[in-house]
Amino acid sequence: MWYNYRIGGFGFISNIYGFTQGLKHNQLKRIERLHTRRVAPEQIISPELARQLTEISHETGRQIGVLINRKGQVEYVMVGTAKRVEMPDFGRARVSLDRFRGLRCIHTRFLSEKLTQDDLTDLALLRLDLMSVIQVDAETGLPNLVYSAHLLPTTAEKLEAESDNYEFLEPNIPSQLDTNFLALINSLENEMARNRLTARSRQTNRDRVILVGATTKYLSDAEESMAELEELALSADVVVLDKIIQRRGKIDPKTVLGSGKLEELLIRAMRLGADLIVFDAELSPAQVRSISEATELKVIDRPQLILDIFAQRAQSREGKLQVELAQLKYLLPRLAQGQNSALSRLAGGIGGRGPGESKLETDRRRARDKISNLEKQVDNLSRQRQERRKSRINKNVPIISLVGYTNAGKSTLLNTLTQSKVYAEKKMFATLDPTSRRLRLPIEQEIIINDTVGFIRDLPETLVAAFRATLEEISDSDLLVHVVDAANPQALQQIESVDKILHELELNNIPRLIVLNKTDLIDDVSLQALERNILFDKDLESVAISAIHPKSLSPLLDKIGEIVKVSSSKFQVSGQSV
Ligand SMILES: Nc1nc2c(ncn2[C@@H]2O[C@H](COP(=O)(O)OP(=O)(O)OP(=O)(O)O)[C@@H](O)[C@H]2O)c(=O)[nH]1
Ligand SMILES: [Mg+2]
Repeated sequence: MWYNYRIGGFGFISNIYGFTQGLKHNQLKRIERLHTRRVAPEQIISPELARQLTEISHETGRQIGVLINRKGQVEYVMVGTAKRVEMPDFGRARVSLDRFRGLRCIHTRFLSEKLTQDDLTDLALLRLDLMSVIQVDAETGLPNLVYSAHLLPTTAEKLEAESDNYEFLEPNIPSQLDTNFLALINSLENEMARNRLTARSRQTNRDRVILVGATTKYLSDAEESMAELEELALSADVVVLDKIIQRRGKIDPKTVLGSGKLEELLIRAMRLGADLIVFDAELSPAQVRSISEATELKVIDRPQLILDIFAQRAQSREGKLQVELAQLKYLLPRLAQGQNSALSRLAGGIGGRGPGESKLETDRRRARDKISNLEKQVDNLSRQRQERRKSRINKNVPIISLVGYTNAGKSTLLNTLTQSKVYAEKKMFATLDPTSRRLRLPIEQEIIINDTVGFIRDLPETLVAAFRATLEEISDSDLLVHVVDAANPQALQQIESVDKILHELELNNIPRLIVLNKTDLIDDVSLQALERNILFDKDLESVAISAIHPKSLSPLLDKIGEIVKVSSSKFQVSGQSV
């Protein structure tokens, strides 16, 4: 029923969009001629054009609309029904993040309805300059009041205080509309550009992201998960503009969020000038595609965010190989979809730190070749690693590995214990490459102490697989010191996640010692409660420390000494350095 009416003759051909069926030839001609009208660029609409629109509407009983460009020319003419006028499809024509579309919509409406939700949605989704509605006087067919609205650019800081996405202009009759449209739209675009610039100039070219979560369970769980996602995002060095959580009965299989929420997300993204959406979930390739098509934004999920952080941190050759391997494995099923546009958005990752556009253009077969090639290299390095390990084991020095959730304080503990300067920071996955240090215990026993990559809940499988070689290092340990951030409200869940990964890596048979770190940040009551919980859940004793205070570490050293001594039948205490 909806089709484009094409009219020829008079030396020009152009389109009328919408519901033209049943209109008389003469009416069509008059509608068609609206294309030749011009208004002054400063005017929202001229009284003449307003009158022509309302008169034809009155006569045909249909809403008539025009899209006017910044020069004041009519670019599109639409015919609707009595109730609604549809906007033309702009296809995938993208608009720069600092601009509106350069077209304002003015359409007629019967009765005394003002701007409807549909109007505002069109305004936002199509990124129009302005949406105006002219009321048709039911008696005379002359224009009545004109109602207009535009989007309001905003910043992350101001978002909380402002409740509205739109600004409404004072309604007026066409001859009395005194808004200087050109000045208005210029100032809005300048504001948008300024917002982006100020947020960007603090740190050059950081991605501006909105974090999104959807849950069918408790909101509080989703919020905690979101807090972790935010930490991950900050560790990935992006600017977090906003967080959106939707709780619904069922996750939409196609777009995760419901359509209303998706629309809200799109409007938010536009107003804030976001470049990237990060989902607190693992998305299927099809979901990534649907969401990025609906929002016209780059979309990544939690595993990809983690992969991105790893890619940023990888320093050693082995680390880099492992991350690249993990990224390719993650992308392979997505390559299978053969969706190049979605893929390049997906694969770009943060700041385009994916495996690179050119690699993505390689088809699946080449990706597989690359994967098996990388696997070989990683295996080689792993063999060399094993050789080195053997020579160390031969020296009969006990090995202790620090394991634990990311950011628990493993590297800090290693540094304090061995007066080293391993990179430790309030960022997740600060450590990627394992480090070993020697340490002499008070009981005159020398040990080797390993710092390892941190764990996280739902660690992407491809990463676990890729880092298997590095993590195998842990398997020679005589003791795993499980470092826990006792000040994190999620401490118990984090212990659980770490245990789960240790289990998956078949490292659960090695003796473990739980160390509650960062006790300087919590009170005694909370600490005791945590200790009791661990004793109850895990049947394990724990040692409380604060890795930044060397003095708090002696109970830990004593405990390690005891454990090492008990199993010392295994070692011949050599006393010589490794
Ligand atoms: N207040 C306090 N902060 C600590 C303590 N131990 C570590 N931190 C801080 O916690 C943050 C993370 O420490 P790291 O040592 O990098 O943690 P990690 O376990 O090595 O983390 P990843 O390498 O990312 O897995 C840093 O900002 C440390 O300064 C502590 O006992 N008390
Ligand atoms: Mg570390």
